Amino acid sequence: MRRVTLTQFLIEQQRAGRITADLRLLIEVVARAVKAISVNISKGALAGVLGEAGTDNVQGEAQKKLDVIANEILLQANEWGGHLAAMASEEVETVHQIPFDYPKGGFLLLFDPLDGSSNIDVNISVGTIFSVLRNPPGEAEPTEGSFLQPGREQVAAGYAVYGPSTQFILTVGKGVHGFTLDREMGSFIYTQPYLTIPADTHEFAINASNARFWEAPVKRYVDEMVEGKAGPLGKDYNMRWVASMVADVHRILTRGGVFMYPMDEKCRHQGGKLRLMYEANPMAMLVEQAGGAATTGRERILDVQPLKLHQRVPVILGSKNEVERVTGYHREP
Ligand code: P6P
Repeated sequence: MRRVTLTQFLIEQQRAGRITADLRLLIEVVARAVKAISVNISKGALAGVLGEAGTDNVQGEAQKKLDVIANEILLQANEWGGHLAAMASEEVETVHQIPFDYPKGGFLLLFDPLDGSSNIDVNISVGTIFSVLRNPPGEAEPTEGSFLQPGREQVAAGYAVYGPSTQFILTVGKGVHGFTLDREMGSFIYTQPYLTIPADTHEFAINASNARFWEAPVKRYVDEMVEGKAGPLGKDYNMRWVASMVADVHRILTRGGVFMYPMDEKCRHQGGKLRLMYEANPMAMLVEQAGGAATTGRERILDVQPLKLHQRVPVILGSKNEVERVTGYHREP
């Protein structure tokens, strides 16, 4: 079978009028940066890149050396291309402007450079998540406000998952497409056309150690799944929790399931655990493009109007019928 590379795929998307040349260039630059991150991660202890960086990020979380490395790779790769008006990163408090000596373009790029990095030192899959918005017209110097657009405005979203193989998963609004890194060629090869999430599942993902903090609708839903055949759902379920959103979402895009990091008493004061702009929104676009659903428990994630760049939200996403069930429980009196 002819091997189609990410570049060829993107050129065909451009020829079909689905993306512009600038968006194609943006995605190729992100994919190239992801390859560099993958090389660093795969060296592990051999390259002295494991462990703490000795610094905290804007979230007040201790940064891993690879958090900093991945962030730097993405910022430097995207500064000079001429396709971006500005960038925003989980690791950087404010908007990252394009250096004055480089041309600017019309897109805003947001990313979580290394999601799940607490898993790095124990060699469990981690990932990079990215989201692309249009820069509002006339905003030559984008501000935080330029980024505060609902997720439904995204023009592209995707992630890399650094697992047994490195995969690049992408949507430009016409389905979800998977690519696998051929390390010998250094190319991403098109391996999964039109990833689709089954409407039903028997697998759920949640950090069950938070059970005592959950709201009643989530408690009810998880209890029903744990009851299995004997309970109202009439079937047995299995549970997975990688503590790496990219790995859990990739499993769901590949074989179905429901992922929950719901509102709970522990994270209520900050609005949730996961970040809206560069975790929940890109994953919600991918999941909806694959036929699934993504809500906060109370509203569609892609309709949330952001108020702050590093805002957090509750996340329930995956197989449509399961997400609609637990979201429905939130609406019951
Ligand atoms: P907990 C990783 O830190 C992350 O942001 C997501 O990738 C992951 O799903 C979640 O947090 C894990 O959170 O509370 O189980 O450690």
